[in-house]
Amino acid sequence: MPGRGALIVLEGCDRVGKTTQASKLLEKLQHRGIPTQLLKFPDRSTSTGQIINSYLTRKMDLPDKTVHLLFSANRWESEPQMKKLLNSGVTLIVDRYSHSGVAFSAAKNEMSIHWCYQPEIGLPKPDLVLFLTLNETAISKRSGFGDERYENSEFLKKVASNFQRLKDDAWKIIDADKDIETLNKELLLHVEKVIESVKDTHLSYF
Ligand code: DGP
Ligand code: NA
Ligand code: NA
Repeated sequence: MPGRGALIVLEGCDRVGKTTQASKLLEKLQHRGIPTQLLKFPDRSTSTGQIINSYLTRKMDLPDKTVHLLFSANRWESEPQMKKLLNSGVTLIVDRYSHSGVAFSAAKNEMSIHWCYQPEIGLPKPDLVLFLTLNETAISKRSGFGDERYENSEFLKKVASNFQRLKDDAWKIIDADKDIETLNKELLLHVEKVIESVKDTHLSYF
């Protein structure tokens, strides 16, 4: 028995390089012969994902709570497949997950962390959250915002402070202000350790 795969999530605010790091991790783990797949939330390709995409690109307006439940439903859409893969020994590298969900939605008025967390209950809980951080100066040196929803510094400050309240033992806070390869090597060390340590354990749930 190969044991189960690890659920590894990359989180952080915009422009910290999550997507680049996730695909480099996938490449290296596969190269080492570790069965690995990459997931990204929101998954804009599914039916809920298409509505979310219209919302994020401002083609459609929806009430805040409706949008949150759609984002959550988008994660739940992948849940059967995630469980199946993890339990069959495949490690998942996930670019954003429930913590982004709660941190972004709760940055809105009249939506508490508690409220936003409820629909996440029962989803597989990450074995490792790699939370990438950048200081203000480093952020300002990266390429500017696009015009998707949420891409403004006032809102993202609230998101960042929400993330601080969601940390638990599974989190590693990583300073992302280094070159891509150096950062990836640092992440890989954490990832390999966790893959090894969860093999004979049961998946846990939010
Ligand atoms: P990207 O990761 O670039 O595809 O952007 C997705 C955007 O959606 C990003 O600004 C984070 C935000 N987001 C992710 N999950 C949720 C959620 O559950 N609720 C809300 N309101 N926003 C989310
Ligand atoms: Na974005
Ligand atoms: Na709020």
